[in-house]
Amino acid sequence: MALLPIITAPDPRLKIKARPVPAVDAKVRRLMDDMLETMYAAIGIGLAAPQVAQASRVIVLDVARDGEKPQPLKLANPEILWHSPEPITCNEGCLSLPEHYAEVTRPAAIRVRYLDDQNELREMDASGLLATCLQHEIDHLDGILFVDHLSLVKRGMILRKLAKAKRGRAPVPA
Ligand code: GNR
Ligand code: NI
Repeated sequence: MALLPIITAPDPRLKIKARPVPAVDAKVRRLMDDMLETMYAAIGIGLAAPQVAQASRVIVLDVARDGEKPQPLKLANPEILWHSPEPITCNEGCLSLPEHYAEVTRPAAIRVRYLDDQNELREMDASGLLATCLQHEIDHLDGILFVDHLSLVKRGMILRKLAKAKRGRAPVPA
């Protein structure tokens, strides 16, 4: 297992559409495990491959609360099959937009089809925080960040601050 560097905005690698994996093989499983380790180390509840510079449709999540049994999830090629008409609003954060949070409204429940870490095609129903986090991660695979759901003014404010924070800082080795 290995810790991977997490890309922060603004960065063009966070804006591209990731490619489906042809199959979940040993290499993809290794990526999933490295991503989970990276996510736990960063105290996140989800991570998408583009955040670690891999343009593949792979996400990992664990929305278990502190002190609960860990519930790691590993998904490749996730597709939202259905979303509920009812919305839910969550105060979202993102490891690629450090120290910024905003209320985002999304469908409250979804059904997702995906390949698991054994390359089996599965479906999952999710609601609450898990539904929010799955949608946040699947957005990353399409180059969408939570700030893209905000008004132009709020998005501009956050991205400007992040760009400013990056300037003058030593570049992170690729
Ligand atoms: O750690 C994270 N917390 C979070 C909180 C509310 C809604 C979504 C998230 S995902 C985020 C980790 C991350 O950036 N995943 O892409
Ligand atoms: Ni994120």
